[in-house]
Amino acid sequence: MNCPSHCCQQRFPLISVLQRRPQAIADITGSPECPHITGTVRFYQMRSGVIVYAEIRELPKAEENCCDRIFGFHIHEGDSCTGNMNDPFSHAMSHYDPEGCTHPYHAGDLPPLFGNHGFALSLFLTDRFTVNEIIGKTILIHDAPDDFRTQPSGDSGKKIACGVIGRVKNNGTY
Ligand SMILES: [Cu+2]
Ligand SMILES: [Zn+2]
Repeated sequence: MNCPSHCCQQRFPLISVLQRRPQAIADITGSPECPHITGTVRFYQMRSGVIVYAEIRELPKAEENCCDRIFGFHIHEGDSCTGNMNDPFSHAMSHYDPEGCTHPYHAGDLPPLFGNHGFALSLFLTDRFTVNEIIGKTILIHDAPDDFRTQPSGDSGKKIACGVIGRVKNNGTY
């Protein structure tokens, strides 16, 4: 293991970042099977990577104790949340992977969402892409956890919600 001996942490002005307008947003909508899912994913470009801030509502809930739901979460390379009868978001294609990596090292592989009686909030930093690189791509929620091992996509099950990532313009529209 290569642990640097000098700490290089910087103070991270998280609150001021989240008060700014994000550079990109995806509005999330559910599949025909889960039409109530809604949410927003915001992307903030930082020098050290992209802060991703997701708030998702009306996710499927756990039926009993000890199984609150975990949902695979990825950026996919396709540009449309459309599809067919078998897969309502098939046009979202596969995980965004410009470097030809394996799962879970695709640029589009993200930490899974933890459900809290249907609500999920996630906030993390990733330097696997820049905001400019993901404009027009899609962000997907799956109905099963990502096992971070199975190829090519972590065995995360059906796609249950999707959003197209749009650049936020100066007037706030996207
Ligand atoms: Cu996915
Ligand atoms: Zn992947």
